[in-house]
Amino acid sequence: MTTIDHIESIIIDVPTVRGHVLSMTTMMTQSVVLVHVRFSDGSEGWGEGASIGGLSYGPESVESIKLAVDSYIAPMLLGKDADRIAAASGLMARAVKGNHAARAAVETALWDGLARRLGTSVAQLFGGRIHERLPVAWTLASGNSDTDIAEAEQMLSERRHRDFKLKIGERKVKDDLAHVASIARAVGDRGTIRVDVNQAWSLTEARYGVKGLQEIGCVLVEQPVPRERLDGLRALTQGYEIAIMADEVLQGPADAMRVACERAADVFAVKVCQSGGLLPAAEVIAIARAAGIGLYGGTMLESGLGTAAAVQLFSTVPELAWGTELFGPLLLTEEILAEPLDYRDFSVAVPTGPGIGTMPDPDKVKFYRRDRSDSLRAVGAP
Ligand code: MUC
Ligand code: MG
Repeated sequence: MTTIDHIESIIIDVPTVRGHVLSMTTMMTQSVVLVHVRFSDGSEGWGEGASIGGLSYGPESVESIKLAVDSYIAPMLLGKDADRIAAASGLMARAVKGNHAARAAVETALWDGLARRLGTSVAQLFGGRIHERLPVAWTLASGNSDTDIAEAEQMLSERRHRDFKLKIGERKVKDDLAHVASIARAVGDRGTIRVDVNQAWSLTEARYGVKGLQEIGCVLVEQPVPRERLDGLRALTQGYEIAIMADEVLQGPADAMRVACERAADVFAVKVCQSGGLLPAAEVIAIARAAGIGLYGGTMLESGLGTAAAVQLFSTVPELAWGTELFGPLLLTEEILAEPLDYRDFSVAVPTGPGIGTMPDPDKVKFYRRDRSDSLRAVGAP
């Protein structure tokens, strides 16, 4: 039997290419937790847990992810059968409530390790890839309409992205509508415009906002109202033609079932970290498919590692009607992978190597790790 021998968690902080302005915070750095697992036969696996803007997006931060992994998950899993991931996942779910990103980071590392031992990809373990490449949207969130338009032009001319998600909800609704309208006008029919409100609107604001967005030609509104207001999400889904997407409300399969039963969303943003791992994310996907809800490959702005894991899973989904937003590594000033993911032609390639198909670059991890030595701090690292 191959056993789980050692679990290490590493917080890394990587600057973003520009300020990323969301309704609840402005990010200048993305922090994530890399999890490295060593197994008794000498094999290894990597996973990643991430959140956004400290504790402003959701209930987990990188500090809480690391604490949950080091103090609760690792001691429980050491010595357990490395090949029995469903069992390990069940143990985690029983002993650690919530903490989905922490559980996802460890679970992903177990899938990566198992696939490597079998000489195959993680996608193969989830049924095999259907797609060779996945479409990738980009988030315009500089906080300024002109800067966003220039950025969209650059993405279009480089053929990097043509679907744009605008982060709104920080300004007054009417100012946001003017902002979205100016970008939609500039992009025209060369791309699509979607918005993410990150729960910032009351139902009254959302009615006004969603109606305005629909008139502007925006095609989708993500999580306009707080996650607790399922009734509001449902009212918007049923009251307007524009697609309403569930994000923060989806903390795993049970929420997915609730939203599906209530017909409270047209689309699910499926996130590996938010779901609690690749297996529960696959269950969220199954519920959406059974309920006729559209699918979108969401991101927690993971670095290349977590992004590669998500790419593996989403490559096995027959139809991603709304594509993906797996652009996390492109928001960072530096790719932490030894071999960067291949982004071009408005899409990302599904890595075909063993496991999640890629590995972190040890020197980059050393450089960006929060607990790195002072000598590296002295050379100007953030
Ligand atoms: C979210 O709320 O969807 C995804 C893209 C982005 O810019 O932020 C994330 C989080
Ligand atoms: Mg969102």
